[in-house]
Amino acid sequence: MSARSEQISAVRVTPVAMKDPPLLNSNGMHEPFALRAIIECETGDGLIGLGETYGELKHLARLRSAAEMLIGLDPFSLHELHRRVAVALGEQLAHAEVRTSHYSRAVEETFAAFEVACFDLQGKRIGRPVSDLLGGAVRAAVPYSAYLFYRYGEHPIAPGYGPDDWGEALDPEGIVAQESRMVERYGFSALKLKGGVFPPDEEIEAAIALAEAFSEHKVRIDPNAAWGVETSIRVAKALEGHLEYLEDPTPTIAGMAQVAAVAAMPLATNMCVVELEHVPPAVAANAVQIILSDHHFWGGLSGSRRLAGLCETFSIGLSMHSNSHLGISLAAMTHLAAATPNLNYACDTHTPWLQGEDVVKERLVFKNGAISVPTAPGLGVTLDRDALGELAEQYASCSVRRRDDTGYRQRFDPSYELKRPRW
Ligand code: GKR
Ligand code: MG
Repeated sequence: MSARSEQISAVRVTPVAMKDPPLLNSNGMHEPFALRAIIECETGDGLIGLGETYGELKHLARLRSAAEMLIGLDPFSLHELHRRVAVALGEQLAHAEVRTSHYSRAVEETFAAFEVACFDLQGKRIGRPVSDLLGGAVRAAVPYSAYLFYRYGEHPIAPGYGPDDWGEALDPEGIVAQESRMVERYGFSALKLKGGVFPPDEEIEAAIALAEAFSEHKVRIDPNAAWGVETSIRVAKALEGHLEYLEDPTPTIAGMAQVAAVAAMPLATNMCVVELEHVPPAVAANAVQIILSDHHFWGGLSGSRRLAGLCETFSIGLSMHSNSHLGISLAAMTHLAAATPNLNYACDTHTPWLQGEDVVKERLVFKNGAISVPTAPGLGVTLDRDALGELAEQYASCSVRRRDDTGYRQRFDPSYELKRPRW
């Protein structure tokens, strides 16, 4: 077989929309559809590597510009992939032959989408799972956390889109009932409450109710920086002894440092440390004790491994962030987490909120709250072309083109304002 036939000969970027329930957060509420883009990189001899990433218009345009540059690329040449993506997005630096961390988020996010597809191709080519390409799995199954949301029973404005079977959760009883269901269905033993929705005292009550109802489980709360420093300190004191970690109570490294100075529990973030250059000041201020990685955001699987190395160097804990996603991302997250020795916390996932839709044929399943690391070559998932077609049609017929939790909430609650911090 010629080397040429192993090069990428076609790239497909397909935007899809999946149904998303009315989940509340500090920005507003999830719209009836969440967007993703499915990446297929095909080699001359017909191997297909899969990737999944954000589906917003701006990102789609970047993906499409970069896609044109990938024809002829060897899927093992990840530095060259990075260089081509940077050039496609007009960001070639003088020293672009050597990868540096000085590229924009747009480059890192675009690279990440294709890098996962290239890892999938590499694994398929040599007959090994992606976790092997990342140094080998150090755990056979990756634990995930139950992602609990305050939510309505159904979307207030979404014609033809009925309620799912989770029901409303707007108070501590609703949240505890949601958790019981998560535990019963999936076996999770770490629970993350998405806060910043109701006044802090109500969320303190819910977090304590969770901790008491599932005393053997680990509870986290993440209000996405909806609280000022004073409120965060008050909440941290009220939740002492109840939390595994407190995630992004307040904005900025300086604010988090003030809270960390008095909080008994570790503080985690996916908001104030979002670039490699944020790590040194966060370490100097002892602002965060745990960073949430996310390969879609942190420059792919290789970028996430660089972050893991930094966390190890500075004795910072490592967890994993998620946004609404499908099964290709879940597979990539699982391989990465399995092959990252210092990722010692259960990872976030939005998977339980999928309304039965996915683009992969055999779905990865949770057993005792964990997913067994796929052992088939590559990511270990295969594309369901019919399902891809349906979700692509759903994208074409829905009106969502970028995530706008605030605008959506304002459509039925005109007095709603985005405030950070709110309390
Ligand atoms: O899905 O509403 C959501 C979450 O709030 C998500 O957008 C966050 O990025 O889960 C994320 C987090 O940990 O901040
Ligand atoms: Mg968070």
